[in-house]
Amino acid sequence: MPPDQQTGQPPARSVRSSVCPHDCPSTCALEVEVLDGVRIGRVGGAAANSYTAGVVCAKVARYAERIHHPGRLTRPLARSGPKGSGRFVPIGWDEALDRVAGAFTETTARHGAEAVWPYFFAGTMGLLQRDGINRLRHAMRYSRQKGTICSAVAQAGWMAGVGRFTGPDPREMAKSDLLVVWGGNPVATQVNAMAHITRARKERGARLIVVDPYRTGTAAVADTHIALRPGTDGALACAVMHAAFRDGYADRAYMAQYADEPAALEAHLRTRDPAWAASITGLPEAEIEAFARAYNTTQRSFIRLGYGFSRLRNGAANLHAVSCLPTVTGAWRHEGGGAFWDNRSIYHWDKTLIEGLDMQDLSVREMDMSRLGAVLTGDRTELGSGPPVHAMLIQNTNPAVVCPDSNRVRRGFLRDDLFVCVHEQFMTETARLADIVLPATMFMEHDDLYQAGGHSHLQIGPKLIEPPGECRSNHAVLQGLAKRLGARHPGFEMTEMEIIDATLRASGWPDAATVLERRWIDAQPDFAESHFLNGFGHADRRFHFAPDWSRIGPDHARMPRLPDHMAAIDESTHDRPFRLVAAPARQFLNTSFTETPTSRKREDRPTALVHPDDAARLGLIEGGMVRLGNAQGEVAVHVRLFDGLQPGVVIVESVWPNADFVGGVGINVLTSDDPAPPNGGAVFHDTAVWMHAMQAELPVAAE
Ligand SMILES: Nc1nc2c(c(=O)[nH]1)N[C@H]1C(S)=C(S)[C@@H](COP(=O)(O)OP(=O)(O)OC[C@H]3O[C@@H](n4cnc5c(=O)[nH]c(N)nc54)[C@H](O)[C@@H]3O)O[C@H]1N2
Ligand SMILES: Nc1nc2c(c(=O)[nH]1)N[C@H]1C(S)=C(S)[C@@H](COP(=O)(O)OP(=O)(O)OC[C@H]3O[C@@H](n4cnc5c(=O)[nH]c(N)nc54)[C@H](O)[C@@H]3O)O[C@H]1N2
Ligand code: SF4
Ligand SMILES: [Mo]
Repeated sequence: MPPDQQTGQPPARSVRSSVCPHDCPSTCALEVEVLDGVRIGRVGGAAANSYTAGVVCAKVARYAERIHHPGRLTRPLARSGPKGSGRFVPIGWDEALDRVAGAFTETTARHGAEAVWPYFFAGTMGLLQRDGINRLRHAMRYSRQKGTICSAVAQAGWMAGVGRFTGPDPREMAKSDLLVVWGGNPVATQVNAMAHITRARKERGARLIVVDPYRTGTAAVADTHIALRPGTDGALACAVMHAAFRDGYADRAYMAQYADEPAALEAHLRTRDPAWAASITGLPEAEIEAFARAYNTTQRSFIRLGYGFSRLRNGAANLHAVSCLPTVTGAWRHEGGGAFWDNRSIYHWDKTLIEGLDMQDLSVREMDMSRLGAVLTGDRTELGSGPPVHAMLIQNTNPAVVCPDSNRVRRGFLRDDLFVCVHEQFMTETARLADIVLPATMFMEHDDLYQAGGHSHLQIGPKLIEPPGECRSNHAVLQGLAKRLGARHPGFEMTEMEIIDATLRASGWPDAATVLERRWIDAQPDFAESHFLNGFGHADRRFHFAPDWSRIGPDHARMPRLPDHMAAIDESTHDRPFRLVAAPARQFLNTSFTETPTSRKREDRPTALVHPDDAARLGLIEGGMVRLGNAQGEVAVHVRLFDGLQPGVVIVESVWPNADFVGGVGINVLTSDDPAPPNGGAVFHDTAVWMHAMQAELPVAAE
């Protein structure tokens, strides 16, 4: 809306377009009620956007609670007590940036540029504010970051078979006869998918089947919930394909044209029958047969792959196995058929300006972000022959809570010879461990450019209101540091909107003004391309049942040649008989929203969902407390009795701040930083633990 002609002020109460920046495949097109130049009111989904379709999740609908939160950081801070004490004093921006630049310069002089490690993730998914930190990294030859914490495993599994990150239009879910939500919980993690699924159920009588170790919100509303043991999806997928070949539903003509080794697959699957899969998955054989029949006899079957079943050591193999299903039945050919994971390849970005890719040198050391604890405590497999890390700038992530092996992460952050600057919206547990804390803007307070993983729209979220206090955007902080460090690149000289505009043009899209006017651009390729009728992404244009895993990652020798159960998980043992899944909580988004009162109230407290049979054996009662542990540490949580999972499986929804646990030790103390084969990735849902009842009054042993 244009400014008022006389005053130059934005008009009071207007509804403006924006984009949800959170790390969620829905990337909702938003309509924000702007009350004046500094405050917002209601936030809703854009009805005119064909994917958002007027829906947003509850936590973003009440975004005023987050953006106008009294706990927001508004001034730069310098540590005034011991590390981790949480004692800080306010300082000016110039002094803060001088101190950060000074620490980076001194570190470089003493230990070399690779001793500085800029560290970031997807607290905002805006391409500029998220990835701009790489421009500073490359200009200064600071250590590179392997971005594994979220999608590396799924990415490897999808790439292996399909060969590119595209797929059937997710809006086609509304035209499907069978929806299989596999290892995802869209009711909690991307609510818009449910709107399209619900349409198919209402208009076509479509069935919804959910494959998940526990009865999630999505499983609870499904026609069928298949509650397998975590890490056994490869076995289930093999049995479904076995039945397709056995019962005459394998589309041999389709495979002859579009797949690499159908005959080898058929022979290999002969021994992978439902009885075999039953013994691995813990599911009754009849349930596997019924699922196979439903899937194999439906042409318009749409598998929506989540990230959950890939957060395991065998996750890439399992995701690949599931992606083989529509190739065996030929479901890819049909409208409303096929499988979908992520659409990231359809945007063909040129990110040279945003990330300074023209300065990137691949010989500079790269370290795995999921192994932060190992890096900071001197693990040579990550450090290689380079120096220890002595200085960090952290943007858009809260690793003290979200990284695996969090006791080790904390030990690393407490090192006296490590300087840390955290740029944040709130005083997170990572910020508390910093030397300098800088206050960050939120998405309505800066400009950014967005793509969507779970649909096909690119959008711009413009600045709508002024930030509180002295908050600055990531771009502004990088500009300030670049100036002090002598980092040169055109990107440091441009405004946010200039970079957005230039990036759009360089990538073959309309300019920023046009995108703003049209609100979004739909980048979904046409039907033939989306459904791989012109071939899959590999050079031979075929789907690969027998992937060349050596092209996907260095740890490829362990990968199965053809889809299989890959026995590589943290299997339960006599000493650690339970399998822990730390799945996302509905009212939080990673650790974002753990600061808003409504989300906290609705989530209540860190809780273990325990099967009543296990509870009876261990003497656990509803509302009582249980300790969960392994060699890395232990945590204490309250118990809820829950029969929507197999005995031997336990769920702790996440990611609660560590401070919310009795004893201050959070769930990721138990999760491992073992990199998943073949190309790394964190294994948040792959943890064998012991459980013991505890007295509520006894404090858990903190480190
Ligand atoms: N146990 C367990 N652990 C997990 C997971 C799990 O399922 N279970 N999931 C994992 C996954 S998939 C992920 S992606 C990670 C994510 O973990 P994080 O990266 O920590 O996730 P977020 O909460 O999305 O964002 C982190 C921070 O970014 C800040 N932020 C947002 N926008 C901006 C900005 O514009 N500028 C700056 N400077 N800061 C900003 C927010 O205030 C927030 O504190 O967690 C992982 N950890
Ligand atoms: N409300 C909310 N929304 C979020 C997030 C959040 O924390 N809260 N996080 C955001 C982020 S960063 C991401 S990456 C996405 C992730 O969202 P999803 O794609 O939904 O992935 P996950 O949440 O990790 O796990 C989804 C489901 O996988 C199940 N699962 C675990 N192990 C297995 C297994 O071995 N097999 C099968 N079949 N299922 C398994 C879990 O029980 C869980 O219900 O959500 C985003 N949206
Ligand atoms: S569903 Fe996801 S993208 Fe949509 S408003 Fe909620 S967090 Fe944002
Ligand atoms: Mo994620």
